[in-house]
Amino acid sequence: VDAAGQARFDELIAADSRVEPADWMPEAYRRTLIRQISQHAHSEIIGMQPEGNWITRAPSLKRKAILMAKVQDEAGHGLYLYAAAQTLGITRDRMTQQLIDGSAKYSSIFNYLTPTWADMGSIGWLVDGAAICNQVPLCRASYGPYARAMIRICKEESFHQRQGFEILLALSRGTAEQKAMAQESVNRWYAPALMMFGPPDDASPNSAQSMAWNIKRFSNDDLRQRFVDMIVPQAEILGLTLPDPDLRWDEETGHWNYGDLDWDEFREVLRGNGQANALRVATRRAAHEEGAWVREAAAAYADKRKRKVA
Ligand code: FAQ
Repeated sequence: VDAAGQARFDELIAADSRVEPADWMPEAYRRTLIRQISQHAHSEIIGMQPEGNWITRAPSLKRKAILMAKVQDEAGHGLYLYAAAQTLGITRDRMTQQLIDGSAKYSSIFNYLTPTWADMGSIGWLVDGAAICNQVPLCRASYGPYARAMIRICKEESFHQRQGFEILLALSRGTAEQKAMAQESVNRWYAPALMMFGPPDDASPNSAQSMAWNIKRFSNDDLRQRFVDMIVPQAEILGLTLPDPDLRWDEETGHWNYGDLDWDEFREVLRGNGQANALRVATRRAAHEEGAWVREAAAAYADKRKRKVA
């Protein structure tokens, strides 16, 4: 252990300052950041698939243009996050390898299928909505490159959430069939979106240390509650109901109480047994393999230029 480095690191954390790539940091801090940032990057990249599924079938040119822009934003988010993780000493190749060999985690939510157009609305409203609740506090995470990446990502996520809300609003105000499609979709996405915040606090092994290091600012359950409080009034504006018979306003706490979630389902999805785990990883692996010629051509070109300069 570098005693002076540790003392300096402790001071930075105590002062709520930022740790930068060249600063000394404890190995466990580095590891936990690589874990969280790489999982986050993988989530953005895998998260392109459920919506990519609808690009060719969007109901109008305008919807198609918006959806394409959103999915491209997600690719951009993945790239900033991979770049932030690389500053901690892991290579992009290694992270990609972990993703395509199925050993890396990414958000549980992207292992659900998107059978209807309304799912594009639910993903924007609920999935991006949950992502914003979780990520706004990460703009103040103690690791500088991660915190800075989060600022831009959150701005784009806000637009994503609005467009999802607007898709659902249009469907809800449309024909009876369209409204039913919106409701059926929200019924499927509500609970999985609440699970995005991670296991309950008493079953979250990483929270205490990550909060002590100022990586996480709020616990999983606190953020989940903030999200429920946000979406209840929004559902009312949409004219849709949230599929939870236990949702109740609690005068005393000033929060919406919600029912228990099916944590067995969450654990099964994390274990690889969700609707789409195998499909997501196989699609990503195929894209990587089909892109091999692009990487080889780029490397050959860079090599040729280097030789010309020399
Ligand atoms: N899915 O001890 P904790 C998006 C794992 S948003 C899968 O509580 P931690 C935008 C966790 O990794 C989605 N695994 O862990 C978008 C740990 O396993 P490990 C991505 C989960 O890290 C929208 C174990 O359970 N956002 O992509 C999940 O303190 C639309 C124990 O859990 C982020 O990644 C889960 N839901 O807290 C894109 C945000 N929850 O690693 C496209 C950054 C937990 O020890 C379309 N990450 N696990 O093997 C975080 O804030 C945190 O990592 C948490 C988990 C809160 C997710």
